[in-house]
Amino acid sequence: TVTATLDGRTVTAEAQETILACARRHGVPIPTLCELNDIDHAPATCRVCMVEIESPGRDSAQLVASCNTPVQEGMTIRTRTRRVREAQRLQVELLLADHNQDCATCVRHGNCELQDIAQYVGLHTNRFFDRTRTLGRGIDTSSPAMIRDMTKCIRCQRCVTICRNGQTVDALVVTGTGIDSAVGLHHGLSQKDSTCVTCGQCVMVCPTGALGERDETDTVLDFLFDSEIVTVFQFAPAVRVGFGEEFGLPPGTNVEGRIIGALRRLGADIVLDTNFAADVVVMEESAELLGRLAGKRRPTFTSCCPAWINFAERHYPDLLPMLSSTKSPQQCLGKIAKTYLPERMGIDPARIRVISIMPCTAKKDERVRPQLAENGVSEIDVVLTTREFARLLKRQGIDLRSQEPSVFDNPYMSAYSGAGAIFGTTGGVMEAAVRTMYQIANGRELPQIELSQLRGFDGARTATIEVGGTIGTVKVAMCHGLRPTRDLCEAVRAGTADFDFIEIMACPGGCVDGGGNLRSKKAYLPYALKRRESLFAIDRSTAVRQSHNNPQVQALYRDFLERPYSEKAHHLLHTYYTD
Ligand code: HC0
Ligand code: SF4
Repeated sequence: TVTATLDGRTVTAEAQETILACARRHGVPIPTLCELNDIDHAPATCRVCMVEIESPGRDSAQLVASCNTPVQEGMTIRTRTRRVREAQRLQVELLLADHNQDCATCVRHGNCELQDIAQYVGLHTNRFFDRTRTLGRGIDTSSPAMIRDMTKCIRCQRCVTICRNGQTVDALVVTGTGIDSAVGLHHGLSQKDSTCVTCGQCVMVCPTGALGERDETDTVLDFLFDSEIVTVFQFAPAVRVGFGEEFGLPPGTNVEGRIIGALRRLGADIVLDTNFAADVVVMEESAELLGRLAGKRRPTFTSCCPAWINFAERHYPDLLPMLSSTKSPQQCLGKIAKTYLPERMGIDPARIRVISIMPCTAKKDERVRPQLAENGVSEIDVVLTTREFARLLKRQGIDLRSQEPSVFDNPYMSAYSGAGAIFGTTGGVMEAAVRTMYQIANGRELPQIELSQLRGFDGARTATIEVGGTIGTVKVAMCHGLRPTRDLCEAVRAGTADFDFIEIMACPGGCVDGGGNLRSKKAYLPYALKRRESLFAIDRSTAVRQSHNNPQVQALYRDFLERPYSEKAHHLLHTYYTD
């Protein structure tokens, strides 16, 4: 360790500890913009974290970037002198010189790290702004999921780092030089044509409005205020435990009832639960898996995560035959809501529009897959990320904190089991499927419902499960985040992986930390575990904890689909993938 003086205080620092890290440990704030400790990113490009130091043996004080300068023995560090404050302010002013200044219309308005920093350094005028400087950098609107507005890029390169090191997709690259530099896709491709899988992790770390989802709140308002249209809303398993934070509620608060209440206040005609469809997916996927195991086809990959599907299609097309053909819960719900539901409720299916609320950007991409439309009718009509849903409520003057909770009342498609509820966290799909496979194999319920051996949080986990009965032993793996996923795909490709069933979630944490959730400034995914605990608590509190015991799922099969993997179920609820 070394000893130094920090704002007049004697402190100790670890060897090679940066001034920034040491200051943080001692509760001394230093503004930063490009740095993001959670993803091990400190490129020192923004130069906002300036401090003044005096080192033994040097006469004059120097200004240095604190994020990449180690503390040295005997160093004097000052973080708040006038010289420091002026240097920081000038840096931010220079960053704003070629930054699109339409803040009032920005997707990040009121929630922008650059705005926060401008306030922190006390910047009240902007002498150097020149709109023409941003024009050449362009806006990429090619992706159905996200918009890349390089007129707002501050070149922090967090997106490049998360895409390359975190997700191993490596779609992004720094383009241009000097004032023209920005971030683009490799080979000058558009987002849509690139190797990007729309996982949205780059959006989660972007400090400004340069990266964001495609905002579709207006489409939803059009639907809501069209009396000819019957609006059917669904929200994903993870949304209910991540959405409250948008309105300042503690992380992980279960706001299911308040979301239902808010949707009714918006004017939703029918409120359904994606959890119901997750139960249906368990029925289909279990039947499919058992058939594949009987035919000695292994492994089978889950197919409910659309960024994982994109990843498989674009990066491992040879593995596509191993993907389950079962559509995702989002898509199954849409399909059932446009076939079974109108039949039951006596509604003209042509009047129905299904609106999904998802913690995910890739679900927007999934919605427009050509193979998920029949005779020109999409299963899902619009997908809102959790962030957009918050925006929609705010646009309509609804505050979730004061919203009275309500309950699901649709008798056909809103009941769910605990198994459906845990889909939103890594390992949840696997656990849900095992509960049902056990019952199929043995004709009785799994004695211990919670499978703790599946509940770890490492990026890749494996387990051997004694399902017994007609199935015997099942070897499973679960990955979350695309780095461990890539490693597993390589092993499967090389023939060295020995698994029957593999669950993949492209976002670290699974959907509870999906790329459509609120962006937590200065931290990467800080709430996953709290949200996950709430999902497990929901599971414990449900009357029915296995998908096959969900009475509405039983009715769906009895009255409409006949049985899991029937011809009708296959036609409606299964799909294919293309490279
Ligand atoms: Fe998920 Fe899903 S669990 S992908 O993470 O399977 O987005 O929450 O809605 O479809 O159910 C997201 C979450 C879903 C789907 C479900 C699956
Ligand atoms: Fe990379 Fe995901 Fe962002 Fe696409 S969405 S650029 S894959 S981090």
